[in-house]
Amino acid sequence: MNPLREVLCSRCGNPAAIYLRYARLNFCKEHFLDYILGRVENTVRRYRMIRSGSRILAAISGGKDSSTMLLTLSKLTGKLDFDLVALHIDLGIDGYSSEARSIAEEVCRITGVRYAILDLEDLVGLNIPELSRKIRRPPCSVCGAVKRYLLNLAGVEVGVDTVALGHHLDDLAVYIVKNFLLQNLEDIRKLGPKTEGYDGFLVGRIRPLYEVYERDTALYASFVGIPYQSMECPLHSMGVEDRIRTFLDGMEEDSPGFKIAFLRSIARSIPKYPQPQSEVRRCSLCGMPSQSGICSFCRMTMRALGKPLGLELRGKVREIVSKL
Ligand code: Q46
Ligand code: ZN
Ligand code: ZN
Repeated sequence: MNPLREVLCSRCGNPAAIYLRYARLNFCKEHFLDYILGRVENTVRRYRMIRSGSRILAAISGGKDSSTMLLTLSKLTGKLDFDLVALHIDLGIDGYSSEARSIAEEVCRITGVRYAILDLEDLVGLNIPELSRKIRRPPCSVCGAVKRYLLNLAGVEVGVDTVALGHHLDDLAVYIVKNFLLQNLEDIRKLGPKTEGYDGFLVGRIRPLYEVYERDTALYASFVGIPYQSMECPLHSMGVEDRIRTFLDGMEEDSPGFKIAFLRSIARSIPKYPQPQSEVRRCSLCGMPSQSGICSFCRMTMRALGKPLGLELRGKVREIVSKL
């Protein structure tokens, strides 16, 4: 091929802006946006993520992934017949959370999606670093537990069928491999494209970006021109995940599309992975899901503040999300 020949969009023949190795396609900006929207729609349909007439609560962090998820889902509401609302959780992380919050709000305004904000310091009186210090647990483990709890609580109080998470395929592949290496096979079930809700106190979860690469979420957001937070959370620490990511990136480099094939085969084999031994139980203090008698949020707040806050929070969260 003549190296000076211009590379053209595989759909319209105009100059291409991007080459997708995994799809072996060149796209101009417009057709790249169409292609990614189509991938999200196909993913939602393939895994039957959204029921016609249902209501979805999208978790929005201010980062490129959840912003791309919100943008694409907001374009599909009419076609797939669902209602979309959004939630942002302000974690109170210095030099990070205030920017994340204002970007999340702006993206919701741009897309016209109704949203609510849960501010951890307002709700609990502590931010993530303070909570982590008080209970002597690593920030990311506290943060993950708090986000899961608040998102589920908000979903229950809004009365949605499902919450939508902005996890893309690169992150999901890493978490799946990590859980496999540690033989946490039950946890692999939770990383599929969709998990079911339970009995009105555990909301189902969907991952519309299950088959979308991280690089594509960043390109999508910047081609559309929406803002997203590029700064990494200052509490992020290098861990085994980064090593697994490097390994998987090498596999993808050698065989483009490897990660998509991997996640599709995981989605097919999920029913073969072991189910949790016990039923999902309700926390005896707040009524939210719990592995044991008391949920991790009630235990954390009891340790940090001397009293469990789950039940008290339900009323506050109900009031905040009632506008959705
Ligand atoms: S926000 Fe929270 Fe992440 Fe920051 S404290 Fe860790 S988990 S790194 S996605
Ligand atoms: Zn084109
Ligand atoms: Zn509880």
